[in-house]
Amino acid sequence: MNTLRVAMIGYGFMGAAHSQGWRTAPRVFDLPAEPEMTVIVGRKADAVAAAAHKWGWAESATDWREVVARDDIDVVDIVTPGDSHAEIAIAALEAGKHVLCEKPLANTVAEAEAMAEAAERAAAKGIRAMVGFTYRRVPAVTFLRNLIAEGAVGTVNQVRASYRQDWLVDPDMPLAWRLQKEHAGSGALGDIGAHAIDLAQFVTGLNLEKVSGTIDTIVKERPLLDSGSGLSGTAGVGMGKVTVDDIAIFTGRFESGALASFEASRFATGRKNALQIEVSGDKGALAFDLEDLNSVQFYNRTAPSDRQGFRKILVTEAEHPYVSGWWPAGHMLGYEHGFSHQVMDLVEGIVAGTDPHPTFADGLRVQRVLDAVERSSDNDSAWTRVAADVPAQVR
Ligand code: SOE
Repeated sequence: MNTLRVAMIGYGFMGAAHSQGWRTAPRVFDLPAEPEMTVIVGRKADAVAAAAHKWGWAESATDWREVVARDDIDVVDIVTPGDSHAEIAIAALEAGKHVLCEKPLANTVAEAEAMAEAAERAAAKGIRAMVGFTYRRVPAVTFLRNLIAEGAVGTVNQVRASYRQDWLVDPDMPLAWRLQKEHAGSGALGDIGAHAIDLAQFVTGLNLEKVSGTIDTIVKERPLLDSGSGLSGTAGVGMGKVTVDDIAIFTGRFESGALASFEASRFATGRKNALQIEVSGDKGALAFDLEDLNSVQFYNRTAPSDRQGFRKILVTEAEHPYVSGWWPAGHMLGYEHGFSHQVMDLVEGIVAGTDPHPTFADGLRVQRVLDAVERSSDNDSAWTRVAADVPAQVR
């Protein structure tokens, strides 16, 4: 059994979630290679050493460049804020390391294009690159996609996707990195709107061609955390300007002509982590709600009219995607299981020599939609084209 020695760069919320995946996947699934949690990297030596101990990494370090260059590292997992994704991912790919990079791929289209080009060059040398749109790997989401692909709803006419949270309704919430454009690139739009966009394109297999939207910032100033990075420290050192959106609402038109409506909000009072999608077709409809993540709702319009209705399908059978590695029917999975599925698919892709989805090209497609929404909002919500993928050789 060969091994894949992993370096994780970053140790915030996604650091904890990805560590869960690296720890658990090899203990649940029969992987074709054994991931080893070799080193975790962060700027604060004491804090990252504590994270290494708590999450099961063999070593901790503070210099990502040094770690990416090590001969005893095969995979680099990037879970830092978006402003460092491009630099770290391109350096890792050019050093011959496989890369898993958290979403959104980057903070700008230009960065995402450079990352996608680096991934194309690396792929020619057998190096894999993947983006962490983990909700694709909730069994019910993959199952919903499979049902649509086999025609269960017929021709897709309409999609409704939303991701709503409420952690910023309190104006005293401090100015964390997610609220600063230079670190996060955008606010709700790129942080959670990216998930809704990727989900809509993943489950339908359709790409958005143009969008019309509005983004807005509700609370314009928040308490600074400290005079340093704003990433951690004690509050009470003055106020700072929020430089990203709090709410993004937009319409999209897919290449097929189907229409979509999207919401991404951190001000949806009472909604804690409400990712929802509904796909409506001429033969039926399918819906998924992260707050009920072990099921899909299916409406079959081809059934006899006296028994049509949305019915709940519990996605916990062994034949459902990913489920066979876990428990018998009816024993539910949770938010964290998708991170183990992500590790499994990445390890299998690396060993098989195939690019696991979503690729950096998929991540670039989402980045182009994010950019188009921002341009639309700057232009009185006018319909704005999502730049088509320009083949690398003609860029
Ligand atoms: C935002 O708070 C956030 O952590 C996102 O960054 C994640 O991508 C999402 O899965 C949960 O909410």
